[in-house]
Amino acid sequence: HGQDLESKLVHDRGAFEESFVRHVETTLARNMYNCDNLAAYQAASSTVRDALLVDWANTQQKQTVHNGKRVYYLSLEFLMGRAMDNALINLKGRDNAAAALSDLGFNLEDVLDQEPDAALGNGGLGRLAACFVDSLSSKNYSGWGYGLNYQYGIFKQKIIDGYQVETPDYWLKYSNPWEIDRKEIQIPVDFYGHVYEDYDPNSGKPKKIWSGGERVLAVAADFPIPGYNTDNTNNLRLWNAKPTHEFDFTKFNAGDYQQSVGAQQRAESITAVLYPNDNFYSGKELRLKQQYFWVAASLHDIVRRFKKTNKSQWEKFPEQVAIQLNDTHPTLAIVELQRVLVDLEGLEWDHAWSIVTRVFAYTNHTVMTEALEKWPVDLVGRLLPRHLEIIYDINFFFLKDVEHKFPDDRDILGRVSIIEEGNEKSVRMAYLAIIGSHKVNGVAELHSELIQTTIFKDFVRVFGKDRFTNVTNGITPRRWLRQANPQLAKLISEKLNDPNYEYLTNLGNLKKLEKFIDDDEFLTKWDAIKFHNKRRLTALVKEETGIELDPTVLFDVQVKRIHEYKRQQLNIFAVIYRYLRIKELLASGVSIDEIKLKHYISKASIFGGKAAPGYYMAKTIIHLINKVGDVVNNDPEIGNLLKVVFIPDYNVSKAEIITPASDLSNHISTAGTEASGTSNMKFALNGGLIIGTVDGANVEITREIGEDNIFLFGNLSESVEEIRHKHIYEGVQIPETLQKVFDSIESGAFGNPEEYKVLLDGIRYHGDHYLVSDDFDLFLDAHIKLEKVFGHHGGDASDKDHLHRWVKKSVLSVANMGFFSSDRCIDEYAENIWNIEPLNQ
Ligand code: 26V
Repeated sequence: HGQDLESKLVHDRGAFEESFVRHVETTLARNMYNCDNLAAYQAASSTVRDALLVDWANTQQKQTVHNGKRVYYLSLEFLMGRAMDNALINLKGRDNAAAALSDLGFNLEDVLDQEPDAALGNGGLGRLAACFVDSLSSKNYSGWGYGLNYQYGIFKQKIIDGYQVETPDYWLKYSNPWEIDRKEIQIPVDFYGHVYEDYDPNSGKPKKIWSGGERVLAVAADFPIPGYNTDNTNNLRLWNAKPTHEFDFTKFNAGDYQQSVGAQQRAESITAVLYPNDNFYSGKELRLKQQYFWVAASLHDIVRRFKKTNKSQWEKFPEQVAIQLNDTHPTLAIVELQRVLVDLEGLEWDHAWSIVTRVFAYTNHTVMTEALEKWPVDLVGRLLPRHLEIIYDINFFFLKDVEHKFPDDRDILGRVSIIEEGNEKSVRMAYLAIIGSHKVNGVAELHSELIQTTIFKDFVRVFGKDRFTNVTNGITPRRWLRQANPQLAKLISEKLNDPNYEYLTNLGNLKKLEKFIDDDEFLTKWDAIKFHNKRRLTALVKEETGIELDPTVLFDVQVKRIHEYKRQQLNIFAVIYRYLRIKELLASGVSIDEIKLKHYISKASIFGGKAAPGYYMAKTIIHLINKVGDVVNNDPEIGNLLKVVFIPDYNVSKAEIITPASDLSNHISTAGTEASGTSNMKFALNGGLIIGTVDGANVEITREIGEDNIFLFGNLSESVEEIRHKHIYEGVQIPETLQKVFDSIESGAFGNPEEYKVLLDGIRYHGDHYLVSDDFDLFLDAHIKLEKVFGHHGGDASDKDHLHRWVKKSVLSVANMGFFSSDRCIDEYAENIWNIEPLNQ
C-alpha cells in the first residue's frame, strides 16, 4: 500500500493535486483561494515529503532485515541547499508535479523558489557531505549522515556601502516539511564533573567513574535522503540540544528557581548556531561542546542500534559499523568509543582499541596550519575530564610503540605526540584522528601527496604508507547538472539516446558526446543553452545589484569563500590593471571599437562569496571588489567592455544559477593550498572553461579533459616554499604591471587608500605569503591566451572554426568529467576504506 501511495503522489497528477489541496486545508489550515506561492510550496513539499516517507520507512526496514555493515558519515556541516527540486528529480516526479501545479494555477519554478536553503555549512567541506549523502542513497548503500540541526545556518551576507554585513539566517521561520521530529529518540550527554576510581564488584578490578556535571538531551531530527532512480532512501540524523527538565532541586529549594530554569534553557545554545569559519580554527568552548554533544549522541545511537541485534558481541562491531570522520571535528568519537568499551562495557584496553581503530577513518580537508584544530588541555580537562585521561593513555601507548620502533630518534616523540607542549599545552586533534583510524585520506592527488610529505610525514614513518590514501572529491550530477542546468541535461540525454537520464548515475557515459564534436548543429544548440543560462544569471544580477550585464560578453566568474589563499585579490588586481590599460588606450585616442578588436574582448567579472566575520583581510578584499565595481560600472566611457559585480549572499541555490552561466571560472589558489576544490568540477561539468593554478583537483581535471581545454598558469607547488623564503630574505619584487595597480589604489581611485593598506602591505612588506606578485604577470598572460580563443565567439558566423573553438573545448570538458561524480568517490570509499557493498534493490 505504501509503495502505491508513493508512486501515486509522484506519478499521478490527480493524486498530487488531491494531496496538495488536503495539505492546504489541513496542514496549513487555509483554503485554495488564499494560497500564495509560499503556501503552495508548503503544500507541495508536504506532498512530496509524504511520498518520500514511504520509501524511507521501507529502506530502514530493508536495511534492518539485511543486517549488513552500515557506514556513518560524521560531519559538523551538511550544506544541503534546497530539497524539493532534488526530491522531485530523484523520484522522477518533476513533470507530474509541474503539470499538477499548473492545473492549480501555479508555476513549479516559482514554487520551488520559495524554499529557504538549508545552509548548515560553510563551503566545500559541508557541500561535499551533502553530495556524499546523495550518492550513498543513489548507489544503494546503507549509509547515514550524523550532524547538528543548527537553528541558524551560515549568516546571510548583505553588502552595504561595499562592506559585508552579516545578518542571522533563521531558516526555520516556517515549519520545515523535510524534518521528521523524533522526539522519542533522546540521548543524555554529560559535560564537566569529575572522575573517581572505584572497584568493579564483579571483577574486583579498579574502574573509572565519570560523574556530576551538566546534562543535556540530544533529540533526533531526521531528514530523508532520496536516491536517484532507486527506492533507497537513507537518513540524515541531525541533533537538537534540549534541556533535561531534571531540576537542580538544591537550587530550587534554595529559592533560586529562576537560575535553575535559566541554566536548563542554555542547553539549547549548543545547537543554536553554525560557526562561520572556513579553514580557520578558533578555540571556543561552545564549539568544543558542540563537537562532543554531537559525537556522543551519534555514537550512542550507533551503539544502541548495534546492540539491538548483536548484544555485546563487540568483535562484530567493526563488521557492522564504519565511521567516517569529516575532518578532525568529530575526533572525540574515537575517545568516546574507547570510553564506552572500557569504562561502560568492561573490555580490556587493547581489545577495545583494536575495535576502535578498525571502525574509524579520517578525511583531511586542508594543509593550512591555521585550520588545524588544537584544543587547550585545560579546556578539554574541564569539559571532559575522563576523555582527557583517555587521550593521555592513548598517547602513552602510542609513544611507547614509536619509541620501540625508533629507539635512536629522540626528537620524533615530541613531534608526533598528541599533546603539544608549550606555554599552553594542547591536544593535536589531527594526530589523535590518525592514531585512532585505520585509513587517512586526502581529497585530491596533490593534496594527499602533500599531507604525506609535510604535515603528517612522521606518521607515514610510524604507520607505513598503507595507512594513507587518496580519494579525489566529486559532486552529484543530479543537483549540479540535471537540477542546475535542465536544458543541457536534456540535450545530453537526447544525444546519448538516453531518455531516462541513466547517465546521471553512470557519468562515464558522457564520453560519448565526443562523437559529436564536429556536429555544427549540436555545437550551436550547446552554445545557445549557455547563452540562455547567461540570461538567467543576468536577471539575477539585475535583481540583486541593479547592474545590467550584456549576456554576449565573456562571463568570468569567481564564487567561493573569500580567503587570501584562494586569491580573489589576484583576480581583482588584474581587473584593475585591465581597466587602467583601457583608460590609457582611450586617452591616447584609440576608440572603443578598436580596443575591442585589437586589445580586450568585452567581459563581466563576477564575484561572490562570504568572508568569515572576524577575517579582516577577506572583508577588505570584498570592499575593494565593490569599490572597483562602483568606479568601472559607472564610467561612461567603458560601456559593456568591462563590468564588475559582486553578487551578495552566495549560497547553494545561487550557485545553481551562477554555475551553468559561466564561460570561464577562476580556481587560482596559491599552488599547494586548495586541498581539492569542488566548484571547479561543477563549472567544468556545466561546460564552463577553467582558468586555474596547478592545485587541488585542477590537476586531475586537466588529466581527464586534456590540457588544451583548461588554462593553467602560475608557479608550481614544489617552488612555493623556496619563493616564500626568498620573499622574506631578499624582499618581494612587485612587477611593473602590479605596481601600476597599487599606484592607482593608493591614489584613491577606489576610495580611501588607508582601507587597503593591510592588503598591499601584506604583499609588499610582509612576505607576500600567497605569491600574488609572482603569479600576477602569468595570470595576465593566461588571459591574453584564453581571450584569443573566446574572441569573436558568437560573432563572425562565416568563420565557423573560430566560432566553435570555445564551444568545442566546452563540449570536450563535459564529455570527460565522468570521473568527478561523487558516485565514484563513494564507491572508492566503500571499497578501500569502509569495506561495504551496495544493497540490491
Ligand atoms: C576547519 C575548520 C577549523 C575549525 C573551525 C571551522 C573549520 C571549518 C572547516 C574546516 C575544515 C577545512 C576546511 C574546508 O572546508 N576544506 C575544503 O574541503 C573541500 C572538500 O574536501 C575542498 O574541496 C576544499 O579545497 C577545502 O578547502
